Amino acid sequence: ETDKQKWWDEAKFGMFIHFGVYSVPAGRFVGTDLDGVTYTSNESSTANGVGAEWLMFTSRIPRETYKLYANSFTCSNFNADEIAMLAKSAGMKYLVITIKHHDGFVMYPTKFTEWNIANSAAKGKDIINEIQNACVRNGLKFGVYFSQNIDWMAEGSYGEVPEINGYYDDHSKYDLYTENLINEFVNRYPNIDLIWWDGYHANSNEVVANLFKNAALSVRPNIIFNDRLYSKHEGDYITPEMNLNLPIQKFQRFELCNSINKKSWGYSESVHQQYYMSAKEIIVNLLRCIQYGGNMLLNVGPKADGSIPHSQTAPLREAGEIIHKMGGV
Ligand code: FUL
Repeated sequence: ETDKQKWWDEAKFGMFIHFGVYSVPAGRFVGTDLDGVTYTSNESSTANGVGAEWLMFTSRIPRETYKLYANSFTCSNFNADEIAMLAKSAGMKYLVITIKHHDGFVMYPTKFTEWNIANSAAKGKDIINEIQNACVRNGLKFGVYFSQNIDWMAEGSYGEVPEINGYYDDHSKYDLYTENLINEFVNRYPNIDLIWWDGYHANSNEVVANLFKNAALSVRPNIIFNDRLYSKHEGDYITPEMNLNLPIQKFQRFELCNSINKKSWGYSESVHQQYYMSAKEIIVNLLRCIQYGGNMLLNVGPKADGSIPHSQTAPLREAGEIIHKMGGV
């Protein structure tokens, strides 16, 4: 056991936040897709098992069309302290927010792509900084989710959508871009304790994986990583998704990630929206994780204005009250 992971070993419960431009369409595409098919109502797409954050892919939205959503990404009601306090009052010890999901949108003002928050309706805001500081103020560890391999907007990424992404044999430009981003955000946000890689199945190149890993470690040696850097699943802990796979997980460090909206990580007003966890489900899942020695990272998906709807906060607050009465976890 490494010392740097002590906080994580003891944490048990954390908050996951999926927030980005996909929060604007909220799982519903109205418009003309890559095949020239025009949708005039909501239900074009997301019924196929993935969450609303996959809309660009599932609805085959052309890049230029998708980019327009950024004009409505306001973050105007994003309240970092409220979110951190919500996490803390539920007994959570850490928080992980999307800094770049598969749609490639960078959630802080980066100098390496135009496709970032500075060119959205949230121009001038640095919500990653706000949430980082709110975590520090509330004694929460702070992590960022980063889709290092799948990027539907960047040329030469490892996402397998040639029509959207172009097809590239040579990924070197993308690798450099990604390395630059990692180096940039670990320097810009000095309190990052954890990087939650994603898109491991889209790349199995160990050399590139080490490049990305070292870009972070050379600046912050104490950052810990999940196992989704590349196909070998090397990392500081494994990441079962939505359900535990027992008894295998008994023997490994794990963090179950699941979402209060059981069908979607990103905010959804589409087919996903009737499936919310109850307080009881949250507690039962959490106790299972604790029983088998792992953590649970429970996701909320804020709306495009940054507010978290009642359907998600209510079960979390109720679970939090129970946890509080139990004396914490
Ligand atoms: C998956 C992603 O594809 C989902 O959108 C989500 O981010 C989940 C936590 O990981 O691999």
